Amino acid sequence: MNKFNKGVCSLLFASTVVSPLVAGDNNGGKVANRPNVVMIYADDLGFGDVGCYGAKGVETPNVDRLAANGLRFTHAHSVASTSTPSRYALLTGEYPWRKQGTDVAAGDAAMIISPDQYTVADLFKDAGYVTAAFGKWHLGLGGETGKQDWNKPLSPSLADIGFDYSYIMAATADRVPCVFIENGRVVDYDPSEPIFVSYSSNFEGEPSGHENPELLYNLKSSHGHDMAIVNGIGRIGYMKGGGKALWKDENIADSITAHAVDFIKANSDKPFFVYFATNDVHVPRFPHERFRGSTSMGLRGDAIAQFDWCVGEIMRALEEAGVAGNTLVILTSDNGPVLDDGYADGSEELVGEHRPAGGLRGGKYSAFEGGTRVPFIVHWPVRIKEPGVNNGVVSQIDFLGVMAKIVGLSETNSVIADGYCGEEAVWLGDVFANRAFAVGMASNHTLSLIKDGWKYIEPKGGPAMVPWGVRIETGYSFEPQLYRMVDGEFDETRNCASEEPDVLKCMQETLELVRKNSGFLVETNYGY
Ligand code: NG6
Ligand code: CA
Repeated sequence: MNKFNKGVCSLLFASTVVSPLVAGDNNGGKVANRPNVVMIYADDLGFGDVGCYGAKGVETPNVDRLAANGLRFTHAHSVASTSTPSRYALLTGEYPWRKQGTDVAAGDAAMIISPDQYTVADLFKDAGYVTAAFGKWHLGLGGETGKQDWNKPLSPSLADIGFDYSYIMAATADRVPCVFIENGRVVDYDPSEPIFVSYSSNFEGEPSGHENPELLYNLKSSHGHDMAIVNGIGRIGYMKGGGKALWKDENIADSITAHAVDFIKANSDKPFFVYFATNDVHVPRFPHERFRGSTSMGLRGDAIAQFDWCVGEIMRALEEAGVAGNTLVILTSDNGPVLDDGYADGSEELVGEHRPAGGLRGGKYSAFEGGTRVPFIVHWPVRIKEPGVNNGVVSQIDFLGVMAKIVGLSETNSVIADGYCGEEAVWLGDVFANRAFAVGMASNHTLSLIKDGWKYIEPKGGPAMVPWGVRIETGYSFEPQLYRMVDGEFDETRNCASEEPDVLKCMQETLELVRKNSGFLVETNYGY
């Protein structure tokens, strides 16, 4: 039994609802004119962080051009307000709160998506595509947490979940190991400097940001980030060795972009899927010097400019390869914005008039809109005939489902735990409609539900502000919260829960339904 059929059985078996859909033959995705697909996944890029969403103090001509010639969504949501759970959901179509161990991962986490899970990369391979991942991974590598031997090929790795090629950072730029990994092996491996990683204690003789702050010559930490020092920047976790394999933060964007461009050039004669996950604009923000001072917002603004440059280079590669017209490019972010996220990079002092979350309440980590409402641009010249703005509620949970429809494997719906292929029509601008509901998860697992012009945040409790030095409201409360989400009446400050008991009850029941059943089945079988 292959992976495809395994997924079907386990879902039907686990569900109390009989799916009306039957998995069809894997026909190799023989669909005329199926597009190449490039997912540009920014990190911590807020709803207001690019020009076409109202940014001030930084220009993003390349992103804006995509929006001008494609669809710009104003109510698009990531599945969580932090990285690992959002990425997990994007690649698997399963809500991260269904699976333990999907919270923000350490750099030595074991691979979080198991090889027998069906991923969007598997889907593209089933459809005959060549697939690749670049940049930030943050979904674990290897079989056992903390037990990886970074000096040998890592297994399992991305090849085991559908990626033919990968050039990635294991986790984030602020977590060790600070090396690129190509197809499961450390790039430019330096045998004279073997690599050791620990998330519990330092290695003898190695300095740390905590004990040797004078060695933080490139960026000072503001909270945390006081363990290993690499490239004059403090990190989370300890590491030793690496030698010439260690990355230079200022070259990360260039490096991942060059590899993605090479991949596009080499594969332009076949359908390809590129997952291009930038380090920008996550901390540590240390863009290349050619972007330094290009904005009025210091390093965070300059990192946005660098991100925009990457977008331009990817688009240029598509154009030069002659495939831009039939390439579906989706540009979005894993979660909302944050200013000071642990380094003294001037982001708060220099933000000026710019509103990273575009005026939404909250940001990264939070249950409020700023946590999960993100830029979302869909660009596909030969297919999207009427570029414009789309106000429909969409969710990244549907990525796998929508891609299944686009590559002609929509019978694969049966393996999609929570996403919905029917959203394809909305994502491509054929209809303007809201997803029946969108579920978001804050960093303490508080769930929120958007439906029919309302937003519900479940009562769970927790601190009102992110407790470790980040100046962001969490949206956590012991009381149920209900806010109006209708445009013009949008107000996440006035809790209507006690005034609208029927709406509240409906929101709570829907959330419980989704919690207990596959979101896909709720969407299709319950008539939402
Ligand atoms: C936090 C880090 C923060 C960032 C975040 C994950 C500290 C003090 N803060 O724990 O800097 O790395 O995790 O961000 O360590 S995410 O976008 O990858 O989810
Ligand atoms: Ca992130």
